[in-house]
Amino acid sequence: MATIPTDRAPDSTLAFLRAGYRFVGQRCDRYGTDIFQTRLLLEPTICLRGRAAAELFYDADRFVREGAMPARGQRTLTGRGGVQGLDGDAHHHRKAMFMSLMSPAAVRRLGQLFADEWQVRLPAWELSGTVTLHTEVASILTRAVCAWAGVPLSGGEVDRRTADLQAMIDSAAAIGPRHWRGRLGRYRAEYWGADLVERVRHGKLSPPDGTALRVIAEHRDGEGHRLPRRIAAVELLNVLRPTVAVARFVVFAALALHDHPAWRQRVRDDAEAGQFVQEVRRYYPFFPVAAARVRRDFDWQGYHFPRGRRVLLDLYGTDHHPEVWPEPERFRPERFTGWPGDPFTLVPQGGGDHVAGHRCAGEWITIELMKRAVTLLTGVIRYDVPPQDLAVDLSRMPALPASGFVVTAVRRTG
Ligand code: HEM
Ligand code: MYR
Repeated sequence: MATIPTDRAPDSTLAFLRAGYRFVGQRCDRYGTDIFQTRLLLEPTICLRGRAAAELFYDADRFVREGAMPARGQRTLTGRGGVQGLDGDAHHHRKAMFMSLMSPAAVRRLGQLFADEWQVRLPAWELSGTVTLHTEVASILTRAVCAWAGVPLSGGEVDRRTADLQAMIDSAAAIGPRHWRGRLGRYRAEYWGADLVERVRHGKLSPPDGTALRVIAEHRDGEGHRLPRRIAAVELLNVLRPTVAVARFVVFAALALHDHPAWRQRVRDDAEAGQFVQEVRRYYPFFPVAAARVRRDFDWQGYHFPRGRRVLLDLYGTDHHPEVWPEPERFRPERFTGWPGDPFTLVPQGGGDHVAGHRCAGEWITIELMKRAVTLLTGVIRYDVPPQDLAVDLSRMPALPASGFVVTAVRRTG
């Protein structure tokens, strides 16, 4: 049995937080492998990247998710008791609830609500002269996803809810004040969500059939029990929060259009717009790694994986693996021309199967919203991009251009 190359530092948690998206890749390059072991959060942890690794990682016979997500991430990003930490039948049953929200018609409906809300904000953008795209798109997404999910939201509530959802995202890998802002955001948002669920269950609120709030409030587990309201709130937030996180991909799309202006024309073609969106999802840093634990001892490619060992799959590193993606550091949407699709190579939102595994439930929503945003940015409005700090710091998780992408002189086309 070969020994997994091992990082000798007693603990690499701070190195991981400092290196960010390049942590796993740098060490793989150093050892000349796609696997190494290190200590993170004082625990031995196997890190993997690449296509074969992704295929292994998404084999549910080999890995479980219970206890995989570090507690800090649960207190901020995901919450406790939600779908991300379930295994086996409990996972399948809960995941089916999420996937039932993702019919093509429902995905289009959210896309339309997003475009409509964006149009509503345009007069204010035209008047104000200067708009920070990340902030504005996040609040548009909050309005759109709440309307879509059957969640009532007063005008005065938008900023608070958006800020809380954003804080959960921004704090996922943070320590210090940023972590605490995320915890507070989650605390407030779970309270709000639990109250909404209670109101639906008591008939005081009647969201339309098939909306996320109604489906989650009325969901029954395999034994016919309703979800405890705190867990129902966690699952409602598992719809609202990541939809608001799509604002980050919208900003990256705007950055790509700015850096590669020829694509402003090219995305008018639907197929090319599709390739552009895939390349934005591949190229820009977002969700760095996914975590699991070894279900029972096994060997793989001559390496031993002991039961219970935490394993991280480098999503960013797989999306940038030179054996999978020639010239990975070039933004080149053409690479997706005629791409047959492969569940284990393009993994910004996880790999494998949406229904059977832990792959992101919201991938189709994400793609729809990004396409709508690209159409709005290129076909509906024009704007100037003034000098600003557009640098994307790969040691900052989650990443974003430093300025949040400021645009000026917004006007409608035509
Ligand atoms: C899971 C990324 C948007 C709902 C995940 C995972 C990743 C991810 C990496 C974990 C995969 C794994 O554990 O193996 C993203 C990114 C998004 C996004 C970068 C862009 C903003 C969305 C949206 C929704 C959503 C829009 C819903 C409306 C979920 C849910 C899970 C999940 C429910 C848990 C799936 C499971 O454990 O079975 N996402 N996501 N995500 N995502 Fe997303
Ligand atoms: C979501 O809200 O679920 C999707 C987008 C959130 C991405 C935040 C990524 C930050 C770093 C997470 C570290 C995870 C360690 C296992």
